[in-house]
Amino acid sequence: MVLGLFGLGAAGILVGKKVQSGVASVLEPITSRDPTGVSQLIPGSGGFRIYAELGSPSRTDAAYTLKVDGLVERPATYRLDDLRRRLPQTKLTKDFQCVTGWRVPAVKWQGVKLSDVLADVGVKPGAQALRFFSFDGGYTETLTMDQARRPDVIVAHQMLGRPVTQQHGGPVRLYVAPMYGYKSAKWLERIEVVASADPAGYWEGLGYDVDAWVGRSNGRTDQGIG
Ligand SMILES: Nc1nc2c(c(=O)[nH]1)N[C@H]1C(S)=C(S)[C@@H](COP(=O)(O)O)O[C@H]1N2
Ligand SMILES: [Mo]
Repeated sequence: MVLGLFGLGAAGILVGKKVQSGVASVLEPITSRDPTGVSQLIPGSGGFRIYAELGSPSRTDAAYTLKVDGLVERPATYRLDDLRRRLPQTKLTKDFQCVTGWRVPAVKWQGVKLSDVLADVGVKPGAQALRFFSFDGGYTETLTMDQARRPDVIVAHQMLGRPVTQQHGGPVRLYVAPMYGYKSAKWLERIEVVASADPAGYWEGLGYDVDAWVGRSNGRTDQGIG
């Protein structure tokens, strides 16, 4: 079976069986998922496989907004220009690693640290987590407040040294450098600051770890996969 053809579901099972039987049993129900459209290797995607579990929506730069609300002092709706210019810019060069094993080394990213976004809106006492929503209409992710404040977690408007393309989740996606790719929600349209991140995100509902640290989650104990 070729990893790339079947994407996260089938590959997750291969990995799970190989690494740890406990994980395999958690991942088992994923076999029943329809594997079509999960992943395709496309030219020009810089070695990435394109995932669009719940559709691949488009939004023009002019129409794009990112709403930040919930337990914040100053709820905000950012336009792309705010994210590109008004808020402080952060550049990172870091790997992107999918839990199924593929990795793209030394990807150039640019955007706004999530911690800078949180400073801009002001986090209210009692806020413990963040929930991320995609304009594909259904993909969600979560981070704890401590994870969100790491310097290597950004709201990215550039990836591979250019504006994030539509297929990669542009104009704006999340990039959570220390965690597997499923945390890096594409087509980001809303961040809700919440007291608790329960229920967790889309893949977590299918058995994947909420804390998706590369090399030490989902049954992995290694660093050198892919
Ligand atoms: N909205 C949305 N975001 C998503 C996904 C998805 O299917 N939909 N897949 C995730 C997974 S499993 C991975 S590995 C990366 C893949 O990013 P890419 O499609 O730019 O390669 O996006 C993540 N973010
Ligand atoms: Mo992934």
